[in-house]
Amino acid sequence: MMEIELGEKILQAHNEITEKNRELLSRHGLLTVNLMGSPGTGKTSVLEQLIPRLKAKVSMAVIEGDLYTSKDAVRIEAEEIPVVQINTRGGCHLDGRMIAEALEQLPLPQLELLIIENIGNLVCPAEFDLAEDLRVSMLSVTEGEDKIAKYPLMFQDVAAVILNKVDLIPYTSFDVTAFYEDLRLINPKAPVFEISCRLNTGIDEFADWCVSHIEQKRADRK
Ligand SMILES: Nc1nc2c(ncn2[C@@H]2O[C@H](COP(=O)(O)OP(=O)(O)O)[C@@H](O)[C@H]2O)c(=O)[nH]1
Ligand SMILES: [Mg+2]
Repeated sequence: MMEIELGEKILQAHNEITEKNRELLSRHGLLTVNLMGSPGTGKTSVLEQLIPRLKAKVSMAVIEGDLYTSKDAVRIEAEEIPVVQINTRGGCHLDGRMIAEALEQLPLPQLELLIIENIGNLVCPAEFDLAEDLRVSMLSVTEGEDKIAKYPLMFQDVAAVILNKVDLIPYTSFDVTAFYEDLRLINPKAPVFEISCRLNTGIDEFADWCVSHIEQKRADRK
C-alpha cells in the first residue's frame, strides 16, 4: 500500500510539473520533439545532420540528456544553437522537473523548435511525458529488427520512426521486411525515415517533416 501511494504521489508531482511545462511551451508557440532510442543508435549524429539544414529556417534549441557527461552537448554547441545539458547522474530517463530547469535557461520567446535528446534507453523514456508535441523513436540496424517487438512501448505511440545506419544493412543480418511488419502491427501510420548519417541520406526528408510540423504550429498561432 505504502509503495503504491508513494508512486502515485511522485507521478502526480511529475504530471503537475509537466502540465506547467506544457503551458509554458505552448504560450511561446514552441514545437517540442522528444527524440528517443538506445545508446549509440545515432541520436546526436542525426541532430548534427539536422541542425545545419533547419537553423536558417527555424530558430531552434536542444536539450541534451546524458547520464554523466557533456560530450553530446559539446557536439551540439558546435552547431551554434542554444543547448542545455541535463545530467541525470545515472537516472535512466528525463523527467518534468529536469525539463522545467532546462527551460529556465533557454530563450523561449525567440524559439520555434525545441528538440530533446532523451537518455539512451529503450524502456524508461517511453513512460515519461515531457510535454512534447511529437515523439520520435530511433532504431539502428546494428540493434536488430526484433527490438520493435521486444520494446513496443518505445515504438507504438510515436509520430515518426527513424531507422538509422542503413549504410550498414549489407554487413548485418537486419531484416528490413520483418522490421516493417513488426512496426506496422503496433504503429500502422507513423512515417519511417531511413537514414544514414554516414552517407548523409534520408535526413532531408526528416528535416522536411520537421518543417511541415513547424509550419502547422505557425498556422495554429495565427
Ligand atoms: N555507420 C554508421 N554509423 C553511424 C551512423 N550514425 C551514427 N553512427 C555512429 O554511431 C555511433 C553512436 O552515434 P551517436 O550519435 O553518438 O549515438 P547516440 O548515443 O544515440 O547519440 C557513433 O560512432 C557514430 O559515428 C550511421 O548512419 N552509419
Ligand atoms: Mg547522444
